[in-house]
Amino acid sequence: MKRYSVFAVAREALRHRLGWDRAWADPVPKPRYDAIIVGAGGHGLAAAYYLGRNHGIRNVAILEKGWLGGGNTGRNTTIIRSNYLQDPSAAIYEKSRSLYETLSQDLNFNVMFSPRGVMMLAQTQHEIRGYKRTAQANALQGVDTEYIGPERVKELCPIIQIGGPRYPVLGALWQARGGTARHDAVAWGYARACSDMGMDIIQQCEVTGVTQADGRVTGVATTRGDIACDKLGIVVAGHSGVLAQMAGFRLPIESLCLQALVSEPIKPCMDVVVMANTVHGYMSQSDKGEMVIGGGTDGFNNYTQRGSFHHIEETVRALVETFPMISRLKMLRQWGGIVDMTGDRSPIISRTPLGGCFVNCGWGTGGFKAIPGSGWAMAELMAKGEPGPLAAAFGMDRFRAGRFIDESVAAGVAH
Ligand code: FAD
Ligand code: PYC
Repeated sequence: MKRYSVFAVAREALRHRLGWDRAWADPVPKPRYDAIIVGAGGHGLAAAYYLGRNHGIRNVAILEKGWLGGGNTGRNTTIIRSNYLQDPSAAIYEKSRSLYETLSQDLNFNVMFSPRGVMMLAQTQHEIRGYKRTAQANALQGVDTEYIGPERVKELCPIIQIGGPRYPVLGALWQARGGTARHDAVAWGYARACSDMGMDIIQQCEVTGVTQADGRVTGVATTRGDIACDKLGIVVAGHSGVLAQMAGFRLPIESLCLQALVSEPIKPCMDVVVMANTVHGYMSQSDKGEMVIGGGTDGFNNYTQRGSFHHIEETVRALVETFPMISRLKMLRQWGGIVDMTGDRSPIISRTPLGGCFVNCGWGTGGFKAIPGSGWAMAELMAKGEPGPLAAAFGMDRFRAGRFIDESVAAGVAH
């Protein structure tokens, strides 16, 4: 793979850009791999990348039924933060956030990580108590957050109306090193690095069955033929229940649509990310100038990856009191993605009842921020057959044992 650099850009500019390689290859599937990962979203691609980089396992295929990054990875609103409450969550989300800081250099691909700061507004007494508690937990966990008052909120985000009639802004949980990254660049960067290590990313290849013998996985059936493997990683977000059924077990996952929308582009007016969880809305400004807006999940389970008018109405109504300026914006487009919700709003990174088959899912409304850390933990699990310290608490057995990792508040999105 040719390195991307300022010198490469200058060289190619002088020779009509004829020297660029394809960013990743388009191979035909081989009959057998050491490991197959189903799902070329951020989590599947990151798991493959760290399998190769950290564990030297490179005879790997990543199978994708559509196009890489076309699931939730390319549909999310790109918020990155690690201000969770429970220790196992803080560990994996903070690992992830810190990997984001050097991801562009690690992958030699600009993922446009922008640590512009994330605030979660406290608009009720209950939220003040909750966020002060989180700030204290984060201090013990080594995660840098602070509870700030309304004047500091206004200073950081001048377009906010502090004294709203229904829900005045009373303070916020502020994480200065949180921010955003370019979502599809994260998928593209990992894909390019995986392809460079000799891994096969096979798009338009839907897994339709999981084959097994003597309690162990032997391969998968796909729309492009059967492929054998020693190890299988299922990393398909909202379709995890469907794949688990193929493999012969059940997951405690519900699939729901989460929607978002963007406005017409406007001049820079907001250089932080704001989440307002009492009213169920959040907003940031993209580099293009669009206001990126989202709200809660649809109120019913479904697999429909599209937006709906009631969502625009509800979300804009929720946010307009705190951000009166959005009443004058035209909304440009909206979309939806199918998120995979667990009961405790924490992910599953786990062995399964089928030998050699591992699952990574349940990131729900908040997995973009977790892509590097989750990939790191999943690769360790697949390589060693045992979870490492980052994944240990996230086994699926916790639902049987009642060992929940409750993050329903930190998830920050209404369900
Ligand atoms: P995906 O990116 O969905 O990848 C799974 C892939 O599996 C898909 O490409 C799919 O096509 C493929 N697949 C499914 N079935 C099969 C099959 N049978 N065979 C082959 N391939 C298959 N998180 C944050 O941290 N911050 C945010 O601001 C944020 N905002 C969000 C806003 C919206 C509107 C949505 C929808 C989500 C948001 N999220 C956010 C959540 C985040 O997007 C997801 O948790 C994360 O992207 C999940 O990544 P993934 O790789 O697990 O899944
Ligand atoms: O997890 O921070 C998050 C988030 C924001 C919007 C959707 N998810």
